[in-house]
Amino acid sequence: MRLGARRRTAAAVAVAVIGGLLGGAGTAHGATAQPQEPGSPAGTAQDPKDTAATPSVWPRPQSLRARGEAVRLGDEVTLVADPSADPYAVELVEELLRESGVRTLHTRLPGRGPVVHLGGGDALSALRALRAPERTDLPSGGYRLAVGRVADRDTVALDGVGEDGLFHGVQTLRQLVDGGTVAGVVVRDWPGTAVRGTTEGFYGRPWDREQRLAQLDFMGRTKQNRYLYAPGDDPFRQTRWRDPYPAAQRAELRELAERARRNHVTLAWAVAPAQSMCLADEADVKALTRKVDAMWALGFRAFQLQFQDVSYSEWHCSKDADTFGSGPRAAAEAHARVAGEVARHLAERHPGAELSVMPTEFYQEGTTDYRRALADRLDGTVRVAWTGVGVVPRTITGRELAGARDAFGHPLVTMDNYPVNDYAQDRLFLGPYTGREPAVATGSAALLANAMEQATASRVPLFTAADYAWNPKGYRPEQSWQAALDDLAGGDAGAREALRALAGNDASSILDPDDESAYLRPLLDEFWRSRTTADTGARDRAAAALRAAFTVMRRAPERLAGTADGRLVPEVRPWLDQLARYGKAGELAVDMLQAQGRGDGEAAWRASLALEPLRTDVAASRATVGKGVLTPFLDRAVKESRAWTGADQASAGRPGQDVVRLARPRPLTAVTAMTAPANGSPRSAESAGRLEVHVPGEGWRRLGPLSAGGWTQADAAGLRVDAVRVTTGGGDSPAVRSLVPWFADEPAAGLDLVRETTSAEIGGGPQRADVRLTAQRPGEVRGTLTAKAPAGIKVTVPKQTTVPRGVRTTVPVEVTVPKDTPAGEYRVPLSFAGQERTLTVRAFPPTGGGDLTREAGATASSSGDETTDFPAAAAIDGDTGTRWSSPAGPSAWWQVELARPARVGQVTLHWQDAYATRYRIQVSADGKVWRTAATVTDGRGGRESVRMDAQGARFVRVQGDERATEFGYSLFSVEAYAVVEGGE
Ligand SMILES: [Ca+2]
Repeated sequence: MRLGARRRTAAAVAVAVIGGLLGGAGTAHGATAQPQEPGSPAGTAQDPKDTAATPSVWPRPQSLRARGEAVRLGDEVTLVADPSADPYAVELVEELLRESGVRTLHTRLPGRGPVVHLGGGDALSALRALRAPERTDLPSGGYRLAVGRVADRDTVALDGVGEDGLFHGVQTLRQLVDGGTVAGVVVRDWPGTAVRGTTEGFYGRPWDREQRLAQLDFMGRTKQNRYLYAPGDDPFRQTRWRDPYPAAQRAELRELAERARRNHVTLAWAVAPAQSMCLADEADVKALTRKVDAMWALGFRAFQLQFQDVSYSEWHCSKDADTFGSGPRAAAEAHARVAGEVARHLAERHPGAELSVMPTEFYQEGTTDYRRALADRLDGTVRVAWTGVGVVPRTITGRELAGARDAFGHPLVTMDNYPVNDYAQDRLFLGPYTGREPAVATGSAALLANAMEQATASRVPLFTAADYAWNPKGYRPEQSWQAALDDLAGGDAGAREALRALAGNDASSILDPDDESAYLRPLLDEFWRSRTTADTGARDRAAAALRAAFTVMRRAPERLAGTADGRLVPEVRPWLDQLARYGKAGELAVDMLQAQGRGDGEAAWRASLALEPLRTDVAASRATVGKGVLTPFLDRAVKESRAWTGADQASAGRPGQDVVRLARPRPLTAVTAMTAPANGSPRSAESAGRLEVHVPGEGWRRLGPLSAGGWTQADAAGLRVDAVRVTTGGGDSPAVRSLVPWFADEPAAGLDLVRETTSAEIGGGPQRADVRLTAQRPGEVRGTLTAKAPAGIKVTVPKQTTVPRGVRTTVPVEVTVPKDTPAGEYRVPLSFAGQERTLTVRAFPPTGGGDLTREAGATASSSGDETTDFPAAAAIDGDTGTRWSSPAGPSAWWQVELARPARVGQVTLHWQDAYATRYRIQVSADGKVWRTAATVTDGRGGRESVRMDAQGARFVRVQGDERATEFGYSLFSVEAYAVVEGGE
């Protein structure tokens, strides 16, 4: 039963995950409109750019200004708490003061030292004196805090609204104290979402007592006020919902409630009874309200009825079938009726208790029979839970929220399925909370983030979700994420660095699939880039920086040992171990390539041998880390290493092959042999064996001894041979990994063009058209790249080119078309070391003037728009955020009718992710007869400029031929520019 339920849920999540991906692709990533929230209190959001000048406070306050003087606390402080002040808040301040070095605490005026006012009339007067903004309509949970001098005395004043305001203010005060000094600031702050918090709702091992208590403390620190208890594997809220929790568990839940009170967190309990309940049966409803009463007695103050796993064709008693019938409307009626009974019971027995329903159709879009029936019949006080459109949606928009609110007709509890990972158990989701428009928070009655089984690790994403929920408009995911790492690292710099590596390599998710290893990628890119240049200093610096990052990964397990009182490491062990393996492997990969760079084949081979078992272990782990980044890096390193050693050559021997026979005698420059040391230890020189070549008509000739370390390269001095081999020297037969003959009758380097054609403006600046060279010798190759430019084309190449061994080197070629050159196509042969390739240069007349599509009267249209949100006109609206999008399919087109006919010389496209790999620019005088002005066969998305010379073009069309993705085409903008007449 339990397994069955889990399987069903996992399947539902899998289906919807796909739905989430599809849904996400239709929305611009990260594009979050920021509509003015209705009825928001007056006040300006803290400018994120200001944070350097003022202390960092998280969640980010709505308004925090540096003002007045900081207050030094000293030995004695007078703490004046209003009698009505929240005792937990007062206790926290006392603790904070003691930790800041205060030895004597006076509790009555005048006392001595600086004075701290907590609530009451004294705090209000002090706030006024410190010119704090008025309280006006600050909502419940809000607070004001000011620091400075009042009547010549150092003063800290804090006043809160509602039961939680003062406590929230103290959480801010805690972050303003540094080294015994309170920063001089004025804060006016309030929660942007009334109810915000965390769901423990995953399938898997429920959190234990310690994890839950620590989580509640964390929630208090991050100003979250709701904890929904809904473990997927707790039978007492599912199949055994009728039964009371066993005594030991009751004691734990009571303890939980006490800790929740201290942290101003409301405990909520979710029950999913429908799999074993007769919904129309009074006795069963009574059993349910009895259980609710029992949970109330334990300290739970909010409740959720969950119907997400319900079938519309199955009841659990015949009475339900008789009473409700069947189908979605019948299910909705049954759910509404049970919810109504529980709501009435709560209103009578526990006024103020909150009830929500998780409906069966919790993630779909729009109105359905079920949703309509539920909306009609559900008690007006009951809230309805949803997860956004899709179970794990990439984005949630204000429009989607409004749609769900309309469909359900009740206030919404947004139950966001991030960072929960029970549907992808090889992953940790440690990236920031992203892709939710501010209106989702402000428009929800409650916003709850569903945590992972890894409670402590969950704090990284949950910290950011709490920040978003508190101040949705001020939310900056990256800054919040950095602060989350600081919070979890607890001030330990080594732990912080390790945590950044762990979270940075586990940051991608459905919310942000491209976010993996973001901190590492610039280092990787620079490492690879620097290898293709002649600048060895830059190469060494890039290698050192990347290696240091790998060292942090390798050492992460030891550095995180004490994090969160030692709770983090046991939770994330498989991922941490995998991170450490990648770190060690990464160090070796860098060492290997660096050794090759300085010509030390032996050291490189040692690193290569050490890398092998690590790559095997990495592949065998069930933990996914650095997805799409770390394994590809190692693969590329090995590939490049093999290019350097020659092991990737077609003529090289495979592992285990100790003779390589050639099809015909050929001259050799050298032979490289790679062997594994016996039993992991280098063999002695005598037993290591020899490297030999077979000379036709003469027999085997010795080239030299094999090196003990396993790396041997012997000069063959142009000798013509028909075989090479490794022989034993009397000891164990050496395990041959690769045997590489290097030929003297091949070109010294391979030559490729990066792109075969290049467009250049007549009379314009130089265009880059790079070539790639690959050495085909066991050493660097020097030579001259030559270009035979035809008349009218100017080509500049470097005087001398050095191609390092094993590295594909990019050589810049600059093409310039002087002013008097006629338009047309020109061929430029390029050659290096006997190899030749032809570059085609297309010379186009210069363009200029304004963008023709932006002239008044220009109108856009298309073969079809994906939805009304992505109209054709969005590509010429001058707004970089809007775009046109076609329905899925390869042959869609977009066009603009210009205000007047023009000689179009250039069309610039700005593609969204859904771009075309092949497309044509067509033009027409009348919108009926079209001709192709340019054809693109290697589209790469992003910003693409296409040159042409199209006379009399009134219409310009982008005709798609082949898509880069499974979706349609999408363009942020299309610009068109006219040929400058007389300019060529
Ligand atoms: Ca646009």
